[in-house]
Amino acid sequence: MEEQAHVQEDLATLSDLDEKSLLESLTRRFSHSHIYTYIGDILVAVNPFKQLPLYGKEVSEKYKFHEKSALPPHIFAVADRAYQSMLGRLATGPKNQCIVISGESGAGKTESTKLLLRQLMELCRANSQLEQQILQVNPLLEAFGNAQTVMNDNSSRFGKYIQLRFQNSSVKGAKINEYLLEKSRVVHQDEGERNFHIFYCMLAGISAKDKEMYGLLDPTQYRYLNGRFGHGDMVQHWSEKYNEVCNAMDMVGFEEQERVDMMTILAGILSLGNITFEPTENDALKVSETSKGWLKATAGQFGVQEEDLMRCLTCTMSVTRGESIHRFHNQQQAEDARDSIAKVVYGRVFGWIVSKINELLTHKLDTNVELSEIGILDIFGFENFAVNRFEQLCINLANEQLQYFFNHHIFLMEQNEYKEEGIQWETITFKDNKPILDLFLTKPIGILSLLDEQSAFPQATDGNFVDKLNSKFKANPHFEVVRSHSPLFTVVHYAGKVQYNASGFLEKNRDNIPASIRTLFINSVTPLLSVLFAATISRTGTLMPRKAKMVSFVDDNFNSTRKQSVGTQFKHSLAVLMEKMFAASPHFVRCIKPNSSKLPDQVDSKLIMDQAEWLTFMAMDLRYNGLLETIRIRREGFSWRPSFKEFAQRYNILLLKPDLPLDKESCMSILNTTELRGWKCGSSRLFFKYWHQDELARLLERLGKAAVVIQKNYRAVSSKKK
Ligand code: AD9
Ligand code: MG
Repeated sequence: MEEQAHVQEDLATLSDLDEKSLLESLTRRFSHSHIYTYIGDILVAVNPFKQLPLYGKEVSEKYKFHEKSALPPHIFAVADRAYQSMLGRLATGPKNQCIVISGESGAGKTESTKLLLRQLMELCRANSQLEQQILQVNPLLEAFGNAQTVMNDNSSRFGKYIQLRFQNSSVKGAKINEYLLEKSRVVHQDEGERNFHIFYCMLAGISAKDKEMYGLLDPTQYRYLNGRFGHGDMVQHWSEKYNEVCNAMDMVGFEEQERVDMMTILAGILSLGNITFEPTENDALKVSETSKGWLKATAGQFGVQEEDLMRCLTCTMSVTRGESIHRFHNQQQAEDARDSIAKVVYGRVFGWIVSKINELLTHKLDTNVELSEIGILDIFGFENFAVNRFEQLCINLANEQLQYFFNHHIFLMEQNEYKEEGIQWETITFKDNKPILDLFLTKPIGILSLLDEQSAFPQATDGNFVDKLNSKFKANPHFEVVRSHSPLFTVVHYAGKVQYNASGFLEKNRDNIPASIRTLFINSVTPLLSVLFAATISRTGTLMPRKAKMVSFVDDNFNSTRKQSVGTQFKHSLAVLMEKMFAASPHFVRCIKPNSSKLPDQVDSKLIMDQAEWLTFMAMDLRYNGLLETIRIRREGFSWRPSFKEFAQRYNILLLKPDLPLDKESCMSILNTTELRGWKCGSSRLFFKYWHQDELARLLERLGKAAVVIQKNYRAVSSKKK
């Protein structure tokens, strides 16, 4: 049994290839704690939901500079391949590498990211302060960007692309791009979910003295935490996390004052959430008597005047023909104003943390030196909830892009090249999702540009937007009109149909911060808060700081008072990401969640007892990602395609003739000395299957070892002669 599980470590080698055999193999391997399996050069990782002895020092050592086929599949092997490819020790291809990690919520993407980072740091033997700083980035981001959800106790509520920058073999810096932090969580969490970790950590970990300084009260008092906190072990755990976060901030290089400011701002957000409203005698609105204390506390924590804050909450000011007009909010508008302040402040704190990390981890980079890069993408999976909002639309668009990248890499690029090179090839059909991407992104009439168009009209409603969609796209096969009084529409995604509720789309897309709120915070006496709201956009569209001190906080991650809509910004950041990825050599890690109860060792019994759930999960996974099609093309495809020149240059050493002409004939001579079978020769390049690279690497290694022996002997002989 054990042996069998081993045999199938690469599913591309399964003779009987169908959904059933695939499921069987993965589950059998899983039941033997073989959580990693290859499909050609793609790594499938099934979440064990328990600590396995897979990541110790010895394992890490074993996987350094190894031959892929010599060791069982492992996440460390992916790190090794990316690192070696970057150094040009494996196939030639773009030097920059990107590792794309995909999977459902709770499938193990973030854990895989951390393991990859760790192993990459081991590989480059950085052992420097920078390495320690890089390793601290994740805990820091997790504290502010992760939260407990029904799917995952440590769910990332933002997407990230971590870029490690290397000069030759050593790491010189790191940069993070973050995508779409789920800000709404600050003010509302569904049943069974929590706010961002940092609030609980802060409340549990802060000393009594500091609590007083920050004006923090009993955690159960806070509405933004749903009046729920925790007990015993949980509080202990948060308290430890708080210390970790403080240490991480120290290590990465945050200043003490910055941390104090940040905690004060977070305390202010909590107090703000407790402000409620009531009508005045003359039908206007005021802060309710019972929450006056909270208003005072918030103003103190935000470092602003109480009256100014109250005005921002209870009325909107507009200037018409030089005259300023105050319009009083109704109850709902006041509550919305309160919540949107909380969201924008939290969002800016998060953006600032990321910018600050980037500043601290890139400031030593020498801009005159050529750097290569390994990027790791850990981004939310496809989402289809009971109600899908603007956030889901963006997340699903990102997933369409990734699927497109995957398809493009796996299917299109390969097949096009075979055609160009005149290689015999049976075309494999796959679901091309380009038309769905076009539905979203085409100018001038994609979903996003229609949304921008409507967002530009102050009077337009979400209903108008859906009417526009319906009239433009009713004939599009990937769009479905929904007959309803609510603003609903359906998109047929690669992963299935998703019905979106457009309520709030225009508002979220505009994401305007009223001028009064910006002014309120710019005038804050808390330096950090004033900095967060002082950034502005220059005429060239780049973010410009108003204060010289802020230069460091501002980069393309920083969401400022924008002129661009959220949709357009997101579209832009996706385009930048795609450009980077298309110019890199990709590595794919596919995470799979074996059960939805987040439990270890439950899989087997659940699998047998409750086949349906497991099968559905897996089948969904298979269908979503065309795993079967992927395997076929990985098995039959030629994943490495060097030009004659590239190949001859690299392997002429096998003929021990370094001055061989770099042409087709030389390549043939080299290959004829090997026992490699199954490769093909095109008109300008060679085509190899993924395992050929390993074979060639082995031959080179053998030659290298022989050379060492010869050298040793030579030295021994010559020293004797002396
Ligand atoms: V989400 O989209 O951010 O909600 P992820 O990132 O895919 O999700 P995550 O990495 O957070 O999932 O994994 C969820 C939990 O599974 C972790 O908190 C661990 O408890 C558990 N996990 C995941 N991978 C491993 C592993 N290799 N070994 C042990 C694991 N436990
Ligand atoms: Mg995650």
